Amino acid sequence: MIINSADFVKSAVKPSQYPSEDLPEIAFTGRSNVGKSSLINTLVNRKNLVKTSSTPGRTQLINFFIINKVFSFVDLPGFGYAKVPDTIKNTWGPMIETYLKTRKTLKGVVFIMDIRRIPGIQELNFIEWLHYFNIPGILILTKSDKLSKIKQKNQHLAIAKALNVKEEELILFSAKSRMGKDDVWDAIERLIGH
Ligand SMILES: Nc1nc2c(ncn2[C@@H]2O[C@H](COP(=O)(O)OP(=O)(O)OP(=O)(O)O)[C@@H](O)[C@H]2O)c(=O)[nH]1
Ligand SMILES: [Mg+2]
Repeated sequence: MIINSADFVKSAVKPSQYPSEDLPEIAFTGRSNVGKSSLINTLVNRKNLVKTSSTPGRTQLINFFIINKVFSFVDLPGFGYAKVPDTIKNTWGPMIETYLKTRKTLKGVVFIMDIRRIPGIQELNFIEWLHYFNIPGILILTKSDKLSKIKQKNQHLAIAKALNVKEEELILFSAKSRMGKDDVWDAIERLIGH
């Protein structure tokens, strides 16, 4: 994918604040601090289109971006960070759920997991939930650069087993080395029909 433009559109917490539904859209989600913003920046070749943080759980809004003026990317807030106050934790579920259920132009969700961590019940629930609502998912194992090739392979197998998916359904990625970038784009292009 050749990126000619990548522009921030707006932040929102509720549907009345979302931009109009006229472009195919891909949303990105995963645990706080997993590397969602870094993945988006890597895909669009920008250092800082999406703010990355060393303070986990900072991005608490739904952020909309337009890429090449023809499709849109949505950075959803991360879930499951222990230090986030309960008031924010309790708004995460409904805010994301409302977005995923109501957004007519949503073509798929890129679900980002840390390759070093075996996913648990929250991840399983989220994937099951995407199936239930018929939303295609692209499953990513990020921060692959933090493991040796052998450990990457072991984690790849173990995570596929934990999620009950085929190994080929998991894309190994790194924002640092850009490993897997083309595979992620291929998967996104299939969903947006480009
Ligand atoms: N080594 C390595 N570090 C990464 C990678 N991706 C992200 N990071 C680092 O992980 C931290 C969090 O990255 P973000 O992209 O801000 O994560 P996020 O999921 O958007 O975080 P929140 O929006 O706060 O939930 C930053 O310090 C990044 O530099 C990666 O592939 N490899
Ligand atoms: Mg972020």
